[in-house]
Amino acid sequence: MKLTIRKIVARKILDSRGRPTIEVDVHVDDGKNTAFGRAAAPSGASKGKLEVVDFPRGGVDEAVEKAKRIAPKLAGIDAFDQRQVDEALREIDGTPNLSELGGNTTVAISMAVAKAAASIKKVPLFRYLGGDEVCELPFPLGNVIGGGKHAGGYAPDFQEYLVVAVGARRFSEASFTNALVHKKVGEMFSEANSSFTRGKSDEGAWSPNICNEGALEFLARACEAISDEVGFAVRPALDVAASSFYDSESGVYNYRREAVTRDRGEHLDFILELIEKFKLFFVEDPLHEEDFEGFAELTKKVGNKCLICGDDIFVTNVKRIETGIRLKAGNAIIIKPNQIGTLTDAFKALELAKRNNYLPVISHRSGETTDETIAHLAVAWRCPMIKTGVVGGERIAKLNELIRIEEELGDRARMSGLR
Ligand code: 2PG
Ligand code: MG
Repeated sequence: MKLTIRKIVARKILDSRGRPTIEVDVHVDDGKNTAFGRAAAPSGASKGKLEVVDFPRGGVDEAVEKAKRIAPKLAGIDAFDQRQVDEALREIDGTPNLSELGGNTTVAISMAVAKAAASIKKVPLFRYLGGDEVCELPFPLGNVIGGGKHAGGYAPDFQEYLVVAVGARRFSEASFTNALVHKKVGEMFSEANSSFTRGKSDEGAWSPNICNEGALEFLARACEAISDEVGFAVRPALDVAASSFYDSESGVYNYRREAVTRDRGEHLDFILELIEKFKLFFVEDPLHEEDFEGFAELTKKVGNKCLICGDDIFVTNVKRIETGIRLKAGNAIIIKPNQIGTLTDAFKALELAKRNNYLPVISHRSGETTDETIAHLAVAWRCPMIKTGVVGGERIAKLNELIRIEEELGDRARMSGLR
């Protein structure tokens, strides 16, 4: 039976930073029944240079107007065929970087079509996309301390100090463990400094006045304490987001917080030192987004001790990932559907990465909504990790959805392998 897209309703809604973004409702019918799917697009603060363009020139208002007019152009397509829907969206846009409609417009429509199709089949999205046999839950990677472009003032230059409860046996256990680490770090900051305001950054992570390595010391200590408390391994991790403090003109990394610069070699050595000293489980964007060789060098040096993950360098883009594979740059990859504009393109990036032994991590953006689609994608696409924060309504929207999915899977639910 064919599924026809009858109408697309689009609106401007708030994201977690209070900025406008797009939400769409896609209405479908299969000749007998009708249904609709709703999805909203997130947005980044530290974007990769080569991500698709998020909104057309006229911003969200123009995106909303354009989205409303797309339904008739998709009417001939079977909406159960996600690939065809996504190819049509690309064709309607007509530009390589989706600048006409905006990648956030296409990704919202793409996700809402899948949700509408799942709804008419009366199955959850993860089952619609992943089939009946999917039963693996991802490990949540949670942001505990925020710096870089997600914070301000005297916060660290590194963007995210993360935690992953690698020894947890259940998703809910892992999520609550991350929350314990978050709480612990907050208490430790308050004890260490009476002027700590308990201020938070864009993703609900603490945003203290502290240097880069100092923050890692707090996080590592909290991980150890909580690990003792829960009885399994809890490891620290980092998103350096190195492009955001790399000066391409002088070729150095500007550590504003410590008022020092490090050239490429010094920076690489510093990251390596931190990986070893703090037994980091995962480091994202340790080098700036054009330094494939630097990624390769670091990956080789750490072996399988630490996941070296590319976000801004790969931008969920098959061509960039192919370059990375050829050069052996990294061994993990961030998958953000709105970096590439459709579910089909994000899936292709993920599959290519997996086939080449890169561990895929599906991820939120710093500017989020309560849209929970990525929770379902993590299970459907068998992503061993999901990066989606620890606290805050827009973050727990995904975590709590995964807790519900875990419940629904019942005895079949298991945590995915991390290596
Ligand atoms: C990142 C993300 C999400 P942003 O760099 O990984 O944490 O940040 O959405 O600002 O790009
Ligand atoms: Mg990142």
